[in-house]
Amino acid sequence: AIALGLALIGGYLLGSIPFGLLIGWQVGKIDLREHGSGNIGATNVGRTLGTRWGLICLGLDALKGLLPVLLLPMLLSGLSESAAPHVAVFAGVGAVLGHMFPCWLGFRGGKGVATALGVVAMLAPLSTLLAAGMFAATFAVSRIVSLGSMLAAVTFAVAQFWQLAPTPFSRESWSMAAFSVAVPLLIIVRHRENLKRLLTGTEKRFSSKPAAKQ
Ligand code: NKO
Repeated sequence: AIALGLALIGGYLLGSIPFGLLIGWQVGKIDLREHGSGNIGATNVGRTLGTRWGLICLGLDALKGLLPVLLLPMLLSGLSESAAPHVAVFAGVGAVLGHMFPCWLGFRGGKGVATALGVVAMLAPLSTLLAAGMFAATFAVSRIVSLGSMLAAVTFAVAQFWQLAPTPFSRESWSMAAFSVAVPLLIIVRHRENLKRLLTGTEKRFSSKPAAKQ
């Protein structure tokens, strides 16, 4: 239990670094929460400061999901034999929660897509590939990032349960199964404003022209 708690906290601390907000402050001298969608994620960085900075934010936000999943199992290995298969998953959940609910920003953070991408690339590469394919296809057709993100999240969950069947909640895989429901669900809930805009036909398509370059 101690290993899992430390993994969760370690992941949270890394995940809570708000790279989007920091890029906005540094590069554009703006508060990203007052521009575009108001989100601190890579999409809103790209929308506001240009695609290049959006991609840099995507890389950094993915890295803060990837690193705890990679490093914390090494650091915490040996603490508990029975917890070992779950340490990486708890580190990944921590990182996603840190991005979504950073204590430094009054627990108001981002939508968790890029951070989850870094996490699942390590934890479940095949499902990640399928989810990324769904994102790419959706974005190619619609140019709407939020729609691609939500469909990718659903695709990830389906792909996971297809692979974990017939015993998703076994002793070895219960944490991965719980992750595969909870994280996509959280991502979709964090997109509720986007969902409303999609349903009313007012969601913005992504344009490579920055909206508020200084
Ligand atoms: O500003 O509200 P907005 O329009 O910015 O932003 C909506 C957007 C928020 O997310 C981001 C990060 C964008 C990352 C895009 C690349 C995603 C590529 C692959 C997705 C695979 C995700 C797997 C999730 C597994 C649970 O949506």
